[in-house]
Amino acid sequence: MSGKGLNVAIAGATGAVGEEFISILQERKFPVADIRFLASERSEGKKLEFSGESIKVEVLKEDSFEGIELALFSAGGARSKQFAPAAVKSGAVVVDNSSTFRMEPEVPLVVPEVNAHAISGHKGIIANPNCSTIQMVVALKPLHDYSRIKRVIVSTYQSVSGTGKKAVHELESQVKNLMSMQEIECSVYPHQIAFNCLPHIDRFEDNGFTFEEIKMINETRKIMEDDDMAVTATTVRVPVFYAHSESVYIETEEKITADTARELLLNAPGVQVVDDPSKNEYPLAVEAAGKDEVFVGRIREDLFSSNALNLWVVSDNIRKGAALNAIQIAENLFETG
Ligand code: 25A
Ligand code: L14
Repeated sequence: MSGKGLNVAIAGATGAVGEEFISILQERKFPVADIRFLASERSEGKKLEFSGESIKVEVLKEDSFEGIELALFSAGGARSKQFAPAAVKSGAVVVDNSSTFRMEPEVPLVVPEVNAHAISGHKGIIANPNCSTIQMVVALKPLHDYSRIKRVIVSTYQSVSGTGKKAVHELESQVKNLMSMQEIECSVYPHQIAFNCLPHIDRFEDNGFTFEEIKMINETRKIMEDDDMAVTATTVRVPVFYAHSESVYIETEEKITADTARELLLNAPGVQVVDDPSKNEYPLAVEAAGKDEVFVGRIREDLFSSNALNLWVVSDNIRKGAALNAIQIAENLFETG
């Protein structure tokens, strides 16, 4: 790291995640010497604020990374594939938000609370996991360390912001139009998302799972470093703007009582327990939005299997699920945290 900070580039700076990169770098006082904002021609010349300075957005190109030490990517998978190698060639370390490199064996897939040790093995690219996976493994790691998790069954309730700004606008305008008896347009999602639930996130695979489900399955096993963990997922889009919710069922080798689980989670990094049914207290998407923590509640023992627990896990998908986790990786990497 150079004297007063790092030279940073953000690819996809004008997107939902890109904008969050910009605010979190400032909030956490990440040591930035120089910053470059990159996006498509659509945003060229647009000005964005950083630490009181107004900075012009440039078009993302192969030669955008000269002198850059840290490149944060969230401009879609195709752009990562095309431009991340160029950034690495220029000497930058890339923290990539897309799914492009996540399962490549030589690419670390990192959630700092779970496997920060994997960061040091990087060869230029570090992958930021899928948003739904990140919040789940933050909640599961302390339980897994206490007694190995053999099986995970998860159903997700995912907000539209994960798909980007256009999806946020689509939900907004569908709600407005439906409330005033007007026609709606479905362009981002194949069906109406307002007042609806779509059991479909990302493309369908030949085996009947969606790619979002496959990512949760594969990435959980890679991050938890346990090839024997059986995971299944059903991922569902719900008409929520920010924060994903998850119903998680786990089976462990030894019994973990609900009280022990609560105790383990109370002491876990990045977790906040919200679990007081007598006061109607449980994690909620609208309360998790804009926050950093993974919120866990509804912690209860299964009624039939003796070594099984049910949990409700909620977190802001754009923060811990994307921008915050990527910046925590960078903080670990450059020891700036
Ligand atoms: O399918 P893909 O390509 O893999 O990506 C799908 C979408 O998922 C989001 C991101 O949405 C992306 O478009 N995304 C990606 N990774 C994510 C993650 N880990 C993720 N969401 C959550 N978690 P987004 O709209 O929020 O951000 C897009 C950013 O990428 C820049 N970009 C797009 N194409 C580019 C490019 N940069 C360089 N070269 C390219 N070819 C994009 O910049 C934005 O920063 P922009 O200048 O294109 O967008 C400026 C504004 O225009 C809106 N917009 C986007 N696409 C269109 C559009 N407007 C009209 N038509 C479009 N086709 C954006 O919403 C933004 O406000
Ligand atoms: O990071 O919610 O792989 O539509 C791709 C799908 C991010 C969320 C990823 C969504 C996801 C996105």
